[in-house]
Amino acid sequence: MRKTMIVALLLLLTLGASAQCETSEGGTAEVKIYRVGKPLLEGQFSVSATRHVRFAKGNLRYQASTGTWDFNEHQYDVLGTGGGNRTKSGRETQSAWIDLFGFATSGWSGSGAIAYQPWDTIKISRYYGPPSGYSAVGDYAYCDWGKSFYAGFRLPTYAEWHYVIYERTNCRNLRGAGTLFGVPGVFLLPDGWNWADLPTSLAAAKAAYDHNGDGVADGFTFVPATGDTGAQKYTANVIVNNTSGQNFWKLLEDAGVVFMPSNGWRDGTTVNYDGGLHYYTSTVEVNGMDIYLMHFREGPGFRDPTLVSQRYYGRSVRLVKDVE
Ligand SMILES: [Ca+2]
Repeated sequence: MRKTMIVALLLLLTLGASAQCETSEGGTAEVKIYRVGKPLLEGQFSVSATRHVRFAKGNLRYQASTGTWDFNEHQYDVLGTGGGNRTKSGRETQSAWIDLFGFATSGWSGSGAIAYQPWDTIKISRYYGPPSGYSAVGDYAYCDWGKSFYAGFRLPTYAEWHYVIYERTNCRNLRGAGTLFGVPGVFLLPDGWNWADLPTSLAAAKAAYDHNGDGVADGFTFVPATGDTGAQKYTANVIVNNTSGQNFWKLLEDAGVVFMPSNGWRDGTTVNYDGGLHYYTSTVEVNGMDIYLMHFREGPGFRDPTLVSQRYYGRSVRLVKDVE
């Protein structure tokens, strides 16, 4: 049954069609895929000594009126307090997109969770995810949005986030807070990145970057967040939205740079923005009702991704895919 479902999903991905999909555990999930351009970014990131992943091109988003899952068009796209994130009633039918999700709200009812729809906002942690504290893996793997809707995509585990931030070769020089086109967040540079050895076109765009738009090139110097607990501001690495910035960012992205935009976090139907990223990190629960997060906050900097927090909070979701 599960194999049949996966084949069906692959067909849907190919055709861009939609269907009601029955799962082997008896749950149902409305499957619609809407995708613009390539779903994956170019950069490869080590998540263990032997495994590499690539990131989805943007944060996950959902439109209830059409039952459509999608990735944001750009890495820097966030809905935050806009879109439908704060809608109090009618969330299950609204056409406004949402991009802050409670834990394991992939729309798969097979886990037996009470709150499993992407529009759920009830502030009771035990209603989210597999009951009895089971992890959202194995028999409950379809709680993972990637597993449910995007063939081959999945959430990173907390150990994988830890590897990217704290363990991969040269990791402390491959991460840094910044602001991209006015959106604060964190830049993650792919494995092996070397500012001193860039492709010719990228090196030229970097040199030509005109930070203040006065027509005179200023260049760009990346300031990594080298300290594990030290403060770094979103003003550390700024790429502005002018012609030189757009050209520079396009080539950075083409070369594999990942940007994780800060999108606040949702508590019920209130969206709080406190400078944190609050990303989901893991499909594994610990400490009862708490979940792992990938976390960066301006000032304190990176926090251990094993940080745990409430399941019911709505957070950004960024999926990855294994490099074959
Ligand atoms: Ca200038």
